[in-house]
Amino acid sequence: MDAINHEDRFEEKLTAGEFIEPKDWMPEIYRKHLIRQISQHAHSEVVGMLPEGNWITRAPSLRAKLVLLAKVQDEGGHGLYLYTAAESLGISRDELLDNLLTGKAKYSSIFNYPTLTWADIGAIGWLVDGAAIMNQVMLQRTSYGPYSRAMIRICKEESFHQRQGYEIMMRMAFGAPEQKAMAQDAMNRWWYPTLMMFGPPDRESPNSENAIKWRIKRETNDQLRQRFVNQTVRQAEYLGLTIPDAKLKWNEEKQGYDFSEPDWVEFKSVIQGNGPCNRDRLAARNKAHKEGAWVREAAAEYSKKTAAVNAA
Ligand code: FAQ
Repeated sequence: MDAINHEDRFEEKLTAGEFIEPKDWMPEIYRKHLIRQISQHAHSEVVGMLPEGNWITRAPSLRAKLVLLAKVQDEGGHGLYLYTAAESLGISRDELLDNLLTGKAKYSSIFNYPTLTWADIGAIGWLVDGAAIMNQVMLQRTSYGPYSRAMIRICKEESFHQRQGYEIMMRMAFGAPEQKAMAQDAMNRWWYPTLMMFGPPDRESPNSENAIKWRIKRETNDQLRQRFVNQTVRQAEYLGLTIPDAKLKWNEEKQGYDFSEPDWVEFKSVIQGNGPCNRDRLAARNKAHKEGAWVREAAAEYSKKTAAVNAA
């Protein structure tokens, strides 16, 4: 089959809603786009363990500690499924990790903000996981098979995470006045960074056109951001918390809320490495990678020995 036919078959599969699988022919630019997005997603899961990991030793009860431990562990697992999906496109795990550790690869801007109080753990679960799910539900139907299958499992776990966060927010918002004030303070600090998670506005999103054309993304950054706001307003009302946006208003015509855009200058600065915690996050990942060298060596040795025993 010549290249033209390969391309036709690729397009036919996309149109028919079939998955593209690792052994299928795919345009180089599609492969590169996927490696970029899936690896950034994997890095986000792994770096995302840090802000919450910060509170494991200070969780306010044994139950809260167990739940948070399980959640953070899940995020590590999500990173592994996603690295494996990226590897199926022909890039090695070492190269992927090197890109993260040297600061070459991006990860979600949201994880460059600090977790100052226990209410921040609630806000991350409720808002950050809520935004992550909003984006990831569409990715369950993404066109690349291994990415789609990873997302199905991840989404199931993320919905538990979102409920964990909302439960913390309920405890705080319906608790003592000091707890409610902490919940409101967390909401004030996490609202706009959460809106940034969906990416730049469509008018400034260079990757969206191809992503939509190739059915990698099914909806645009702005569509998902709008849906997230519509859903979250009612949840905030139930908690008695105020969304820090004086312009937030129901718009009957569009059947959605009008809302203020986040500060896109701040967003650009954070993704260029200048957010409040970028340097700490990369230093923590580099330290963990260095200190984990003996585990990787032992695992490689064990797998070599097991393979030799199985071959004998
Ligand atoms: N942060 O042209 P677009 C989680 C970059 S969920 C940093 O619109 P695209 C779970 C973008 O990469 C969080 N960079 O790009 C969890 C591009 O740069 P490049 C992760 C961002 O790809 C919860 C440039 O800006 N979720 O971790 C961000 O079409 C709690 C132009 O942007 C995913 O990764 C950002 N927020 O749309 C874990 C979902 N936004 O590469 C622990 C999969 C944009 O050209 C605790 N990814 N950029 O140099 C996606 O859906 C997409 O990649 C978007 C961006 C929507 C993130």
